[in-house]
Amino acid sequence: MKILFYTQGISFDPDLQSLSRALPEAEVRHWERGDTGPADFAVVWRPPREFFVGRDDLRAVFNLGAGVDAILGLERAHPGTLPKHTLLVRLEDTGMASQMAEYVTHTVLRYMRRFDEYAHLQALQQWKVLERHPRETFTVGVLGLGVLGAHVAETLSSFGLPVRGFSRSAKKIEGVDCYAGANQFDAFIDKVKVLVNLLPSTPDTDGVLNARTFSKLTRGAYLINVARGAHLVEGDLLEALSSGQVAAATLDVFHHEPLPASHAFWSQSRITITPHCSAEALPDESMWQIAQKIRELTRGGSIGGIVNVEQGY
Ligand code: OXD
Repeated sequence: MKILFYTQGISFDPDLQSLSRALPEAEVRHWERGDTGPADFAVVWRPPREFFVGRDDLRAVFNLGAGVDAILGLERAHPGTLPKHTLLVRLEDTGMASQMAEYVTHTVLRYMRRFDEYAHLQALQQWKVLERHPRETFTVGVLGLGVLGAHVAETLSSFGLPVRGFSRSAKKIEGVDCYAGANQFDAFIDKVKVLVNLLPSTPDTDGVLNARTFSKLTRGAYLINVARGAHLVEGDLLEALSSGQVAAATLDVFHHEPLPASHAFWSQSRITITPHCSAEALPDESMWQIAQKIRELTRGGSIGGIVNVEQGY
């Protein structure tokens, strides 16, 4: 069995070795431009279009992340890039769900307990107790209830916060008020205090964090974007911050990464920036998961994490 390995912009050697260890029967090789030799499977992060040319032999392409927008973006721009019978498979959890829950919970509690404002008061050497945000109205809305979103919503609800979740198809999560489909979006968003975005990036969801959405939140709301930069209309956020409709935002993802040095977000004291690090797939777990799925497919079995290319996630 032959496996191609390609990861753009990140070091691949340890991962490649860990895949070889998890699947000793396979021959794993790093793909380089011009490599058209036979392959049964591919393990990739942001491959170029050329990677797929003449690759009808691939049974499955494993994406080294939860978001498959880069590959589906290629497919949308150049239909037929993905070979017709090749499965596209995303990573499921592999350590990301608990990291995402840590990141989002930390941020929600930081806002609820007003830690940023206390840090500001400390800088002014002011001893002052601020009014508490009432927990009952500190409603958190989680956009996107996939593996990561569902875990985040459940974790937040264990803190006794009112939690709503929104997804395209109906979901049931204990302790979470679930809304589904475009016609329930306004009910979902109404008077939300903290909006957490964990949606997949597709032509339907890009730009969803916009002026209209912000206007439906409680005044002085908070935004946490840990999905993709394409979801956010940046100018609308800057306006919502200056009008006070949005009090603060924490952003882990951006239209252009790394965020350019000249970008307006850097100088906004009410925007917290992190460098796309909210949740990283753990290499050994990822390779082990992919190895199990390759074995299952080779046995003729079925696997989870298969992307619906039409739906875009
Ligand atoms: C992912 C990511 O898609 O890290 O997994 O953004």
